[in-house]
Formats: sequence, C-alpha cells, structure tokens
Amino acid sequence: MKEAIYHFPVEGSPLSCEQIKSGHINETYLITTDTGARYILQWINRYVFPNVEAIMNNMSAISQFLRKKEHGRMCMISYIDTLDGHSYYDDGKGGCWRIYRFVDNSICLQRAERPEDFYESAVAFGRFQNALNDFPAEKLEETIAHFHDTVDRYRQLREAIAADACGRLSEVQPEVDFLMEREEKGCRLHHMRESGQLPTRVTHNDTKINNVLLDADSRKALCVIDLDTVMPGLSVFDFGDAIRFGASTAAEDEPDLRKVSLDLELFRVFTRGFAEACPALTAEEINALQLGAYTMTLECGLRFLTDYLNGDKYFSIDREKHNLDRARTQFKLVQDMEQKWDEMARIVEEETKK
Ligand code: GN1
Ligand code: MG
Repeated sequence: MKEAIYHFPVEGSPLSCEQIKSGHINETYLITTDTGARYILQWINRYVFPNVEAIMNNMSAISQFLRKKEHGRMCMISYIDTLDGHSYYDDGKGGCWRIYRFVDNSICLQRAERPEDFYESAVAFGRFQNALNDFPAEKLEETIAHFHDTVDRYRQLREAIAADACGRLSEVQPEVDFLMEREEKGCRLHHMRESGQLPTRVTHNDTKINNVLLDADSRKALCVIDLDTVMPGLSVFDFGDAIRFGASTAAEDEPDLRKVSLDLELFRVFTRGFAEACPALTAEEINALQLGAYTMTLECGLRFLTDYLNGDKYFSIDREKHNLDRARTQFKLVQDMEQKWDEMARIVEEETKK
C-alpha cells in the first residue's frame, strides 16, 4: 500500500494511513500527508472485479460526460490518474490501486441519522441517474456480467445447492424454500427489462447510503461514490437497492430478526427524493419502483445465501454465519414488504404524482 501511493501525484509526503471499514468487497484507506491533504486509496478486489480496465474506462467516460454538464462535477467522485497517466496502478502482484481526493467537510453515513439524510441520498442517486439520462448506456462495459439478473442469480443458487461445497445446505433449507416460492415474482423485473418494457439506463447498481457523501454542515447531498458497478441497468435497481439497505429498521447483518422491518416513513422520503431529482423517470419506471425494492432485497438475500453455501468467497465476513445472518435479514424484509405491499403502492402514488 505504501508503495502504491507513490505512483500518484499526491500533495506532500504521506504521513498516516488508516483503514476505513466499509463495504464488503474492496479495501479502503484514508491517507493524510504532511501538508494536511487527504486522499482515499482503494485496493480493488480482483476476484470480484477481474476487469479493472472496464471499471476505470466506464468511470472516465461518465466523468468526462458529466463534467461538461452543469453541476456534473458534483454528482460523482472523480479519480486521480497515476503519475504516468493511468487511471489505476497495477502493483504487478495481483493488486490494483486507485485514489481520489478526500472531499473536504464531507461525511459518509452507514445509516441515516434522520429521515432528511436518507432523502438526501435519494437526491444524490436520482440526480446521478438524471444527469446520465442522455448518456449512451451501450457504451459502458458490464463490469460484472449479469449483476442484477435475478434469473442468473437463481441459476447460481441452484449450482451452489447442487455442489453443497461446505455441507451447509441442510441448515438453510427453509431459506432455500423461501426463495423458490418467490422465484416468479423475483424474476419479473428481469423479464420486463428483456422485453423492453423498462428502459435500460446508466445505473449505479450499489446504492447503499454509505455510497453517498453529504456535506457535514448542511447535510445536503454532495456526490455518489463507489462507481465500480456503474453500467447499463434499470433505474428501479438503484431505487430498490437503496430501499433494501436504508429503509430497513435494522442493520443488514442484524442477528435479531424481530428488529428487521421496512420503515414506511423512510420508504416515503426516499421515493420523494428520487422522483424529484430524477424527472426523467417514465410512468412505467415509477410503476415498477416498488417491485424494484422487492427484487433487490430478494436478490441480495439470494446472493448472501449463495455465498454462504459456497463458503463465503465473495462477501467478506467478520464472523461465522455472517452471510447467513445477512441473507435472513433480507428475507425478513421481503416478508415485511409483502405485508406492506398496498401501503407501499399508495406511498409511491402519493409521492410521485406531484
Ligand atoms: C457489496 O462492497 P459494497 O459493500 O459496496 C456488493 C453489492 C451488495 C452489497 C451488500 C460489487 O457492496 O452488490 O448489494 O455488498 N457489491 C458487489 O451490502 O457485489
Ligand atoms: Mg461497492
């Protein structure tokens, strides 16, 4: 890591390096130099992202596009090239590194401390989506193939079940049954995408509130970060993934399922912020927002469960059965959405008709 930083044009000499524990895939460090300049250095996980070139090309393409637009500079983070002009540094030992300048006076929340914070995260993702409304999505590469393709996620789950590599299948039969009973509804969105009922756009695809920076004083949205999965997708993926993470009453890995439910007030404020910031949404997309929340929650639970069956190879874990706990919270949330379905529909209608 120490070596990696010297390949970038940083101001001053690096003094300290502190790991930021956030995210399940990459490793992130805060570097401070002797001039007080601060940078975020990231190590990219090549198991998850074999094609780093594609990620960085996508980012360069959209940041160039956004820079030309009003406010564009603010709606996503921009990376700094290496001293020899590359968008990332390959250390030749299997590691890839990149940096961006720490945004002064910014905060990154793991949970909304008040509804307004969640509203601002909706504004950040809605604005990003809206600003890229006229970007040709087909120019972007798929950084992870079939990322939000729920049909393919079910296929991967079936593979994991058949292999039962760690002998964990018998322990998770209720969770497997839960998923199988919901396969038709879980895959509906994917079929709507394939049939062209919903437009393919440039989407962020990983819209947790901790992928947004807010101004520390005003708490207004500054920009979105973690752009590794920016690629062609559905607007409702971004809406849905944000809801599954941020509108839950508990953490994604809460072991006590009694604490997990969908907070309808948070669902409401996010819907409002996203719709206000993204007037480009079509009536079909608005109609599918709720299904987006359901699908992203079910799919994420399915992914955690698949990884648990495979031996926790994809998502990093801090404890035994961590991925199983994560899967269970998602399923609890799906169940709660099923119960609150009509209320969710009403909220979407109320918040989008203005
Ligand atoms: C991963 O690394 P992080 O925490 O930003 C994952 C998302 C999941 C999320 C679940 C590339 O995101 O898809 O929704 O964990 N990212 C990738 O917390 O798979
Ligand atoms: Mg991520």
